[in-house]
Amino acid sequence: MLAGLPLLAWAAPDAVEFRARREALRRANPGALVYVQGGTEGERGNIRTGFLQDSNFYYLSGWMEPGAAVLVGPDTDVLLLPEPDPARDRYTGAKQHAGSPDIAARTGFARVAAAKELAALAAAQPGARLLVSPSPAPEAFRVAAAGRETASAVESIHQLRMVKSPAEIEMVQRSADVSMEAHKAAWRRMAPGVHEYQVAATMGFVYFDAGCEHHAYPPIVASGKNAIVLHYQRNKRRMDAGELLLMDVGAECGMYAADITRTVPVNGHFTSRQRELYNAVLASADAAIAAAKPGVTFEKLNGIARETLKKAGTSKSGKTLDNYLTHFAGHGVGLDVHDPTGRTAPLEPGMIITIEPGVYIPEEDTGIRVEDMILITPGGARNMTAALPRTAGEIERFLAARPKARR
Ligand SMILES: [Mn+2]
Repeated sequence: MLAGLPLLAWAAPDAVEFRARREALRRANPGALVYVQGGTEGERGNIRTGFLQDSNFYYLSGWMEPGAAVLVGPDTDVLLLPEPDPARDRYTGAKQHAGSPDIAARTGFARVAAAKELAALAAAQPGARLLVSPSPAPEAFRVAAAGRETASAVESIHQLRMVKSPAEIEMVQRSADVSMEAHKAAWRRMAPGVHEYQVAATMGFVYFDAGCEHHAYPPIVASGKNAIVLHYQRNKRRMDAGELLLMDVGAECGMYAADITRTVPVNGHFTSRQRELYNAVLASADAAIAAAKPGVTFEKLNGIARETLKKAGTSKSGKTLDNYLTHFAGHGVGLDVHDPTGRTAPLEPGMIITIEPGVYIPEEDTGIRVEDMILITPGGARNMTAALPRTAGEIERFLAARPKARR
């Protein structure tokens, strides 16, 4: 099923890159002392989801264990690790601490300190502006800062995260590649009489089997009129011939998300009305992708997507199709499936965005969305998910060529 996809063979960012990111944060905030706290094991939801690392903390540290923080200041670059906790370790395994052998080499930090040293480290820089993430400041930092004023570091870290490094682009492409295989597996599984959850299960199997850790978001497998609900997640319905199936599904692999949507006919053939609407949405996506390049704003691309839909047709009640695009036509994607992006700032090379126009027409019981992941390059843009069939003809040919699968 996954022939050609090497397992876990991706080039993750290394310690040198994480250090360079902290250096960039330092340069962006001269004279500031920045505290960025990672996720903790005690957080609500962990019992259901397992531990999830904080994206801003991971971006700056590469550290995957709970309860840690980084402190980045004028002459400070410290990883703070929690005290050993044998009781907790019985449940979730041994963790590194400041006294672990070779801790500097293991973490890539020249200096690793115990979390309890935070107050002393902050006090050593009495003149520094204090910035924190998450914001408002976590309890540990409020205590350590002893009443000093603190502001948010989140915007500043998000600015850095918007432009992806070559290693990050490779990570996102890997997540996209695995997710495209998941979509193809879904198309093989899909048939009249199959339930939405069966298609969702098929997709998850592909990326968990490939070593990916999470759904990037709950799979949206929406047949018929369920596709009108933008974030439909029940996935309980039985699909039938003559309906469309909208799949907005992506994996998170090595911390990086994919976000891909295709809408395909359950019985293998678009009706002429479905094809008309599908072509309108695809034309909208293509126009926005064709206009994507450095210097253009996301708002402009959204406008192009809407304008194209407006000219592409009407609903049966006579309204132009742009009236049925009820969300912004894209967002950034990276460590988070909705990664930081500006809508009014010019796009830059290295940014990765989705372009995802759709139409959701209640009076026709029809929802259609097409979503691709677009890398902004120095000369324009590259569709990272172009390898997954997009046109109505390509989709029908793929479906016609399916081997007879277990239903
Ligand atoms: Mn999306």
